Amino acid sequence: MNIRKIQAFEILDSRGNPSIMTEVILSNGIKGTASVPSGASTGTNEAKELRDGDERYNGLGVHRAICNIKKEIAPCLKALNTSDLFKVDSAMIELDGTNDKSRLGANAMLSVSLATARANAASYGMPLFRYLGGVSAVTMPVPMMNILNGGAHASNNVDIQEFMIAPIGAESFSEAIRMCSEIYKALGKLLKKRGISCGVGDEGGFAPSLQSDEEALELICQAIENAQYSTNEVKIALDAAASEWQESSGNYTLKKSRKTFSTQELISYWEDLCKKYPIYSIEDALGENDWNGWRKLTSSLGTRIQLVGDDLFVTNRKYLEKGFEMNAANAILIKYNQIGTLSETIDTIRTARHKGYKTIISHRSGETEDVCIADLCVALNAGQIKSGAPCRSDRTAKYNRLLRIEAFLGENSVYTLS
Ligand code: 2PG
Ligand code: MG
Repeated sequence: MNIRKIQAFEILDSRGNPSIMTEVILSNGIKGTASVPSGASTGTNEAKELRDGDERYNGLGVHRAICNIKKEIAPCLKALNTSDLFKVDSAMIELDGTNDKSRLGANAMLSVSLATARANAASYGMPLFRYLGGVSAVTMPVPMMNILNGGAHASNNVDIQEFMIAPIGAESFSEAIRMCSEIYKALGKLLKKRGISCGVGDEGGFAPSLQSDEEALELICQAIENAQYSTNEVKIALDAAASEWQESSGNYTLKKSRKTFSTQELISYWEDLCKKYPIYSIEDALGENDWNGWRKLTSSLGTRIQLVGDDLFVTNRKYLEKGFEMNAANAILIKYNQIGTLSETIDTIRTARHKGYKTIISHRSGETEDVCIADLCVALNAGQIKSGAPCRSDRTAKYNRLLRIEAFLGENSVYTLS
């Protein structure tokens, strides 16, 4: 099969900013469609989205990226056999010619990469997860649901960006979803009872203003209990997004509470929180350039706590390999628009798993209704997924897709924090 035509459209993401939806039509007439997400707390080393920078949409339009798809990418890919996705992606990477995909735009390239994979899967009459992962794709992920939003994702006074719950003790993915939804509702009730706002942030979690970030942890523990669950079966995961706090001096200033920490003080803060609360995972506990800090943090907490590199690794094999060398982190967050093609994403996931690093497939704070991450997660037996709260269709679409995959797999599905 090769590509007959590629169409691309400017659509809106969940924040009302422009994004790209691409449709790849193969020579057999089969189509694949995909749209791409966009982050707010982005890592410096991420592949670059191409935005128009003109007066439309405050400069965020994607007409130039779409033009690149039509005028450059489509003609370049026309002669290629699409069944080899690595070749399709390599051809785009070569055509782009930059290290960060800034010429054609990572948004343009990723949308073509995903839509091609979808078209291939449809040609074989297979669901995407089966096409990408074969018969060994059976692991349903543990959801890390972001039920309380702070940092750059909410206009409240909470500094930690994400407070997530992970039902590691659930029997199945569908049970995990139910538990998360019940706890989310219990949290809403608790906030209401205390007269605190129940408005939500970018990822659908509540975005209350609180006395301190620690109060958020207390409220979540209380909500777990109120929903009749124990903190043995439901753990807490945090995303500090600490690159947002890092200053040129190397210190960290939490933007909202205006507290300043040295690297060592911030490590002690995490150690302390992990002693007091049922935290099993912390993402971006330190900034993206603080490699020595990450090494110290990992030697202190790495045997007990999942330490996830997001801005640190940006889904890029090069930075992940630096992590292996330096013993920095023990898990990687996977966001395909950080690297810009599906094949490079798959390569990074495989590299991480080979070295025993845990993998968490993630949405972005600006999402669309696209659900490719759900399929990717099962395809690669990644083990965990972050897709926000059980609230807002851009977030629940991924969980709903996973519920259907679980039903499709039936007795063959596996649910465990491996
Ligand atoms: C993160 C993500 C997703 P953003 O930091 O992990 O939750 O946020 O897409 O804004 O980078
Ligand atoms: Mg993050």
